[in-house]
Amino acid sequence: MSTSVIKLSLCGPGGVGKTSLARVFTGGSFNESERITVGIQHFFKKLRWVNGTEVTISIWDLGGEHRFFFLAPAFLRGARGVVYVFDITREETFIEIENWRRVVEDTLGPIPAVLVGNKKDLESLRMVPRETALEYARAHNLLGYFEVSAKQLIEVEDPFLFLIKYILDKRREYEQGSSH
Ligand code: G3D
Ligand code: MG
Repeated sequence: MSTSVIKLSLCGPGGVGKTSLARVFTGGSFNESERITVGIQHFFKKLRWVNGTEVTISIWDLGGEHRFFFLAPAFLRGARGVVYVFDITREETFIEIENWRRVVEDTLGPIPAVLVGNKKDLESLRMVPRETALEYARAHNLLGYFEVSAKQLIEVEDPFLFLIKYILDKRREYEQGSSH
């Protein structure tokens, strides 16, 4: 079976843990002094499903500084799915997701996406209630809301695997549909 590449774009403000999540998901370890992302960074992971399907996931990560925003169209082009990330301890990062969502939908139209609240290890500093984020995800047809911690390695894989499985299932349905 051929190996295909699925591009996912990580969207969200700076400092929420996008690079840390990409690094942990693709098999690296959490890096306490993660350097600020300059421009676009790529992470790769090969996945093998029980049914034998092999896919390479290519995760695109964009520097959060506004001076990199001009790269957004290239960053998004060709993405099969989007992971929106905010920091549960900083409400402004949650609010900023809406700007990202608009840019994504203007560029790509409706696209499979999940919402991730990172830094779950900092529960005592939480500013965004779980219910608020869940409601936002529902209201905007996101596929799900996940709370994770890149630092404590809590459920980091869940949003990625959920999104990838959804994309592969849709593709299979499409391929089966078009072969009749
Ligand atoms: P970004 O790529 O979204 O800009 P980074 O975010 O991955 O560079 O992470 C930004 C800061 O948040 C880093 O700390 C990083 O260590 C920290 N961080 C990332 N994920 C978590 C997490 O799950 N829990 C906690 N407590 N911190 C996290 P510094 O100090 O280098 O700015
Ligand atoms: Mg980064």
